[in-house]
Amino acid sequence: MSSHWEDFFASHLPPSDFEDNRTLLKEFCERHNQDNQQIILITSGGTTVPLEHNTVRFVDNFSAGTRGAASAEYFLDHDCVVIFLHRHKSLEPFTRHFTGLQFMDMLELQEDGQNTTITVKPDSVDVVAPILKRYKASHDTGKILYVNFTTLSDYFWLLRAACECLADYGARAILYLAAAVSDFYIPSSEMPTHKMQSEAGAPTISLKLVPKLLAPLVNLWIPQAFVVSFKLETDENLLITKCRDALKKYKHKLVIGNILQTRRNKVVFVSPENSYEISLTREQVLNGMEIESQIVSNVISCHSHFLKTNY
Ligand code: 9Z3
Repeated sequence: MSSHWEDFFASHLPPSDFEDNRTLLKEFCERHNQDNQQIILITSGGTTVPLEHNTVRFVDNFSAGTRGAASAEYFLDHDCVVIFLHRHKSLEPFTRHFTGLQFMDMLELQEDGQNTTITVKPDSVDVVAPILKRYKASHDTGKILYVNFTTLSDYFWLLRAACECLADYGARAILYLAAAVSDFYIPSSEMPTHKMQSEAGAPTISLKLVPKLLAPLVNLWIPQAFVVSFKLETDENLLITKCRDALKKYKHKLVIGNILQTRRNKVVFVSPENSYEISLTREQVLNGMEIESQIVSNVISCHSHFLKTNY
């Protein structure tokens, strides 16, 4: 049985920095709430499900947050304001292009007596400059707010708070729910306080179904917003049916379906009116095009159409 969303909030405490984040969200939303400004809440990365209160072990999932981080950049390119609600240490817009040693290899170090100079190597300037430009354009104008979560329950608390802060935007708010949210969890009351001990033998872990937040989100928290959810499957035969089922059940505006193995170059848009596929050709992939640029353009035009036909 799935627990009810209200029971979930009643039995899980907010994250320790919740009030600080709520204040940041509130201030950010108030600051940008001017005529016709669109605002996008992007959720990104995977949620963890702790196995112990003093958490040593947890259940996690595969998502690195590529879709959310890439999409944030494209929404910013379209001059949108972005709240990036993401898993702590998952990929972030702009910095995602420079991970690990690759970044170090782009730099040159010169030491001359007391002076140390660090420069970008000439052959890396063409790579760094355009990304740095886009980064500066959005950060200098304060167009993006970063908020992070780790556990499923952090995610629940922050998502609800963000929706409450966005409610005044009405139909100008887009929710782009790309985070890979766990379907299963261990209720707080059933979790051991301390690290499970191997001397006690192999534990039997019983997971419960996570309440679906889309229901209160669409019906109560932010009923006028343009809500886009993502549906991940591994069986191609199930994908469209599951997308349609979600639309019927939650009555939101759009479901974007994707298959684990092909998610980087193919997605399907499913709305109450129609469904169509977006895909990249081999050539586009080789040229470095990202499917998120097309997903974002399509979401923006679906949203404009929604505004025109509903208001
Ligand atoms: C997705 O389907 C995303 O596209 C991916 C992106 C997680 C596959 P990556 O981070 O992957 O780029 O590696 N996200 C949503 C999956 C999900 O949990 N949906 C839930 C549901 O369908 C909540 S809306 O019930």
